[in-house]
Amino acid sequence: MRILISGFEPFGGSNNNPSEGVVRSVLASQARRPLARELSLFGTILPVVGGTRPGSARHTMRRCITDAQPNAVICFGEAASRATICIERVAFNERSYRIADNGGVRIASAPVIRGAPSLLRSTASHEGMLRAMRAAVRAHGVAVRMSDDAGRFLCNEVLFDCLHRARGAYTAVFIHLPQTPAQARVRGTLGGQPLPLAWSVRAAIAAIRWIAAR
Ligand code: PCA
Repeated sequence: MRILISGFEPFGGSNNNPSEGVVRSVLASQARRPLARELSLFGTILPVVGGTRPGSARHTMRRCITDAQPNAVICFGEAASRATICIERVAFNERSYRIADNGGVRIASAPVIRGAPSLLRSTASHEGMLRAMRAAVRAHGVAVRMSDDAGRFLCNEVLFDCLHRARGAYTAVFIHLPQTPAQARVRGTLGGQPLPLAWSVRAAIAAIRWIAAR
């Protein structure tokens, strides 16, 4: 099984992003000892830049998918205002940025892909993945839930693009992570509940193992 995982660079005035930390930790862990049998794991950190030009998140992701030829893509991103880890099941064909991206561009309203359906559903086996992730972090009081709203910023944009281009070649899912306590100390809780990176890493490994066993 070939799995590609992605995280994002920091954005929105923070100097780190839990999704980047998760991807780096998971790759280090896989290098020490494979997380699952016959697993080839690939990872990338995406720029928080919209559109499809070189240097954008979508352009980077498309290149990684071409290079890695994955059976599954698991994208991770930060959702600072969330109190739980969320499995995103749908992506909208809409870009409506609440803040400027790291290229300084703020899109008021535009489709991700002109002429594509207004909504695409993730094709991963969410229920089983949710159970596996919950089991991995339950003892620490960490909650994991489903979500049908990945926002209208880069996380949604990347998931939509992955789903639209998959054509059965791979499954794709997005996992949103709360910010870390260190981030919250600097910018406040933003209505969410911070989560130490270690628990996000555990949940991520459970998700990868679940998908690797399919
Ligand atoms: N979160 C943003 C984009 C990058 C990230 O980590 C989002 O939820 O769209």
